[in-house]
Amino acid sequence: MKKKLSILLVLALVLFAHISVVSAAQFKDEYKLSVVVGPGFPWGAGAEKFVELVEDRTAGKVKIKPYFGGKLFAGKQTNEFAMLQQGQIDMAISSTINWSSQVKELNVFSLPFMYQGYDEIDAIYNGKTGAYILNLLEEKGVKAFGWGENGFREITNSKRPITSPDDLKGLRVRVVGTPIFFDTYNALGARPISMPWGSAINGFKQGVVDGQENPLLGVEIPVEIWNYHSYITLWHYLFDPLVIGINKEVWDSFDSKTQEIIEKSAEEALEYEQMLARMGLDDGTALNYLKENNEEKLFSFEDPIKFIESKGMNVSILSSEQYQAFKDKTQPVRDKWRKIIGEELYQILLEDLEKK
Ligand code: X2X
Repeated sequence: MKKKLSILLVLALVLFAHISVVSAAQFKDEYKLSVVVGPGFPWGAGAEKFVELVEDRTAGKVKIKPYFGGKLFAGKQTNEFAMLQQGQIDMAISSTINWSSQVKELNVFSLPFMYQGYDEIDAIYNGKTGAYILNLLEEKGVKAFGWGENGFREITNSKRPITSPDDLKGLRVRVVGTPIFFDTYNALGARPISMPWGSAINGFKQGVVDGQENPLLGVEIPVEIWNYHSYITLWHYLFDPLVIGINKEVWDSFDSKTQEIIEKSAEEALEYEQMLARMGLDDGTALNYLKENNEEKLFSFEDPIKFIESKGMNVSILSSEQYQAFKDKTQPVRDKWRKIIGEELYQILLEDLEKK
């Protein structure tokens, strides 16, 4: 009897120890969230919103720490996805451009002169293309949620207005070190220069490059690009979406209730971020959303284009003939990259675009 009791006691102790280990191991002390930019950008504000929502809704059990300014990948933004896959980074809110060296299908958004308006972008997000991309990321070991955005990327420079490919001749343009950007700028006769975001502002300051390309609300207004460049062309030459990605092992370590909370929080944070990145650039939806939700803290624009003009920028908007000249010059780039992203995805994309 005594022996039985002590065996039971030992069993109970083992079980108890096991349960406490499991529950202690269920959450890490801190989940590392990688962010390329800082909190003063829509992208960074989206990161903060995600952190806040998850912490609130899990009563502080899931603590996410944002590492702004690319701290986790020591300046090399094209390494972020590999680190996320391997678990050196738990989570990231990132631009698909930074991951496209590893996931070639993500170049679908960087096909030059392919998309012109938010109706097309929304058709992609809500259509088969968006689902295809999110599934693919999961297959590669990163559970992903869409869609926030950095925005349409627009070129700025310190030399002259750009309204034709000739204006780009010989211009040194800073780009993220991703191959499709080299192909595009080479096709346009410019000189693309790869520079990580962490050293880009210094590069603009010192005139190491003549120009750069980034979204207006996503990056150019937050960094006050007019301090370096006086000319901007709103050519919408490619699109830059943001996703929240979570290392698959980390994701699988959460119970289903926590997963539900994280998914909902990611989607809400990305929606908020998307509205910040479109404020004053869409049909008014974004500004209304932010006003209704009392979320105009970061900045508030009725008209961001008027705003940059008031800062002394010379703004070029292309006529359809001018746009077509850029589109024609970059036809070989689209032909080449259509093959790289794969015909299956390309056809899905065309179907989505037809539905806009
Ligand atoms: O490096 C850039 O240009 C940025 C901040 O837009 C990205 O991370 C893609």
